[in-house]
Amino acid sequence: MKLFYYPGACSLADHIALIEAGLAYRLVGIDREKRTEDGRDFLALNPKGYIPTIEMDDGTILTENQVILTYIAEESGKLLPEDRMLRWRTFEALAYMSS
Ligand SMILES: N[C@@H](CCC(=O)N[C@@H](CS)C(=O)NCC(=O)O)C(=O)O
Repeated sequence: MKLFYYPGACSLADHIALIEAGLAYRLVGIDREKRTEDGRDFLALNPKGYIPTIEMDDGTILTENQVILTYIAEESGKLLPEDRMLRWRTFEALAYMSS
């Protein structure tokens, strides 16, 4: 998967999660004109123009930090507690920190 990012921005959380999860990924930077470092129009990938954005190997795009972090956790089978209530507490903390 590709993680579209700006250095030091909120996409850093997803980068850390990818490392902790042990998933394969590639970082793709975005410039201020919304061009990706691999030469694409970022707004065609995510019309909202926000990072973080991920692109899966089949081209599927996913946006919104809380969703991407949850996706990384689910895909890896790591990072989320087994206990159902503790999972909800994790989402609660994520929502608190993100808003
Ligand atoms: N609703 C989005 C907001 C993400 C967001 O605000 N990203 C900022 C960087 S931290 C961004 O891409 N801003 C647009 C820009 O700087 O051009 C989310 O939660 O993922």
